[in-house]
Order: sequence, then C-alpha cells, then structure tokens
Amino acid sequence: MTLNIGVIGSGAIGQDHMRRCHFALNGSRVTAVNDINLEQAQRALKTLGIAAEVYADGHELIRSKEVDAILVTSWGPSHEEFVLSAISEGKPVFCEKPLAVTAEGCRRIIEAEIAHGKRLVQVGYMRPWDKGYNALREEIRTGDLGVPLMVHCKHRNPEVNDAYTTNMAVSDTLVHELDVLRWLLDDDYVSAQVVFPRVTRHAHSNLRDPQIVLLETAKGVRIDVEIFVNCKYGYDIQCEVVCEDGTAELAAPPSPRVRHAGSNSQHVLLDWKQRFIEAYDHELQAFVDGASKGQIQGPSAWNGFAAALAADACAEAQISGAIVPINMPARPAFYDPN
Ligand code: NAI
Ligand code: ISE
Repeated sequence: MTLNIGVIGSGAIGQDHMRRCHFALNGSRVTAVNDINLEQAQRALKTLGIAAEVYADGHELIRSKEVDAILVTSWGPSHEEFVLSAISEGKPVFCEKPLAVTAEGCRRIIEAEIAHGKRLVQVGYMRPWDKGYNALREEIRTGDLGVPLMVHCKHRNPEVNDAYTTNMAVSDTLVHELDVLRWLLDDDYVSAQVVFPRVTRHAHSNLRDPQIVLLETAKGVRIDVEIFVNCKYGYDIQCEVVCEDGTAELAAPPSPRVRHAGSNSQHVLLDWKQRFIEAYDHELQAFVDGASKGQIQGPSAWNGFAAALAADACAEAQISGAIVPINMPARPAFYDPN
C-alpha cells in the first residue's frame, strides 16, 4: 500500500520532506500540497518534479479523500490548528517542531488526541533518531561512567534572517535540546534561567545573540546550552555529558582531516539539512510505516508538550532574568511507552 501524503507548508523543510516522502522513502508519495503562498507551493512542486494537487486551504487538504496522512511544515503558530483538524478527521499527522507555540496549545492537542482514543500525532523532533545521540544514550545507559552530573551543549547556526526574534532562540532553536536531553537523561526539567553575554555585531538590531540557558533536572543534573545563531562559521551541534567516572561526547559527523596549504583542518557542515539528513529519513520512514499500520510511534504530543512547557519557562526567564520553576505534570497513561 502507498500512503498518500498531503503537505501543508512548502518552504525549506516542507520541500525537503516532500522530496523524502516522494522519492527516498518506502511506501509513500505526495498527492497534495497547501501553502498560504500558492505560488510557492506551485514552484516547490515544479522544482521537485512532483505532480500533486495544490489546495488553497489547508483544512480542505486535510479533509481530501486523496490524502491519507498529513505533514505540517508551515510556520510554528499555524501548527496547532492543522494538527487539531487532522485529529478531528482521524488522520495521522506528522507535525514539525514546535508542536504548538505554547504549552497550552500542546495541551489542547493532547486532549483532542486522547479523546480520539488512539495516537495520531508524531512530532518532528529528529534528534532521537540520530545515530550520534543514540550512541551517546547507549554509553550513558551502560552505567560504566556513573550517573550524569552535568551536560554542556552548543547549538550554533551560521546565521538567521531578520524575522528571527530573541524569543525564537528558545521557542524555535533550543526546543531541540529541550526534547532530546529529556530523552537522553530520562529526566525532567525543574527550572530554567537565561543569561545574555555580550551581543555579537552580526545580530540584527532586535536580537540578543548569543544566549546561555541554564536548566536543572529533577535528578539534580545541571545543563548549560549555548545558543548562538549568528556564529558565521557553520552549523555546529555539540553535547558533552559529564558523569561521575568519565565523560561522553556527541560524535561530530564524519569528515576527512585535510592538510593543505600550511593548515590541518576539518570541515564543519553548513546547515541542519545535511547535519541530520539520516535522522530526518528515519523519523519520516517511521511515520510512513506507523501511519500505514495504524501505530504511530516516535516523539509524541506529550514530548511536544514537555518541550513547550520548558520553552515557556525559558521565555519567561529571558524577560525576568529570574530562575523560573518548571512544573511538569505526570504523564497520562495514554502516552506510556509500549
Ligand atoms: P519556511 O519559512 O522556509 O517555510 C514555511 C512555509 O509555510 C512558507 O512557504 C509559508 O508560506 C508557509 N506557511 C506559513 N503559514 C502557513 C499557513 N497558515 N498555511 C499554509 N502555509 C503556511 O520555514 P521552514 O524553515 O521550512 O520551517 C517550517 C517549520 O519547520 C517551522 O515550524 C520550523 O521550526 C520547522 N523546522 C524544523 C527543522 C528541524 O530541524 N526539525 C528545521 C527547519 C525548520
Ligand atoms: C530551525 O527551525 C531548526 O529547527 C534547526 O534545526 C535549528 O538549528 C534552527 O535554529 C531553527 O531555526
């Protein structure tokens, strides 16, 4: 059986996922596309060489008989309404991060999914599908290093456009760490603080960049995440876990060491598309398989909520400068891992 996929949002990641679902994965094809910018949707299909129907309305696409499952790859503030609409049609939906721009929005999705009675939502947090993070988790789980005490992370993007705000450093960028570190440590956050170093001259006038987020977990692990979205030199994701008897560090993607013209160097990737290319393939193949079997897996709406709750606290901390508590409620049995 081939899963017919409808895509809402045909920008950078929408196109990358369309290419994947139509050409690279097993068992899926793109049959419908919507974008508030219709020309953008048409251009994307032409560029990719896909013959799919263009819908002027995302909700109409969700209702279409030509669509078995939905990918939501539009801007964050529109995610909630499309995910709720897919749930009300009983159709599986893969939603790019963030699931919703507030924890309240994620709660509404959770309530709708539980009322439906079966998981339909997979959130596009791809790092738990990344080989490097999986190796790091395995290493910690052996127990050979003792328990984790501290985690030092860096999330660096080469640059961002003028629409990127100070808040987006947490709601759009840090959310990846907020998701993956809970999974890596099997722990929850209890507080967050944000401190601002000197601002880089490369940031536009309304953006505080870089930022440092300090998190504490229920088990007492202290985490610092540097978010630097105009670092200029490349896309660089780092994570070091310091344990009682040693440390474990996320491996950098393989790249040759080059000795040339008096220097000894190694390339750094330039964007997220390349850095997590395999993880995106794995998460979407899992979605296609899960939707085809009626068994959605991977990061759930509950994971989306947990990241959003911590991001809300970080956003408050950005403004107040205070240490903001994070009160994570108990997970409903509906979201217990199988
Ligand atoms: P983009 O700006 O390149 O594309 C977004 C597209 O959505 C645009 O074509 C826009 O016209 C369309 N759109 C916006 N609101 C819409 C609505 N209400 N209905 C229909 N279409 C709408 O943005 P990009 O970079 O593709 O990001 C999209 C989403 O994917 C964001 O939520 C972002 O956080 C997430 N993302 C995730 C990444 C990851 O590593 N998992 C990487 C990049 C983006
Ligand atoms: C973008 O939306 C992503 O999700 C990328 O993975 C992240 O590195 C970037 O900071 C976000 O803006």
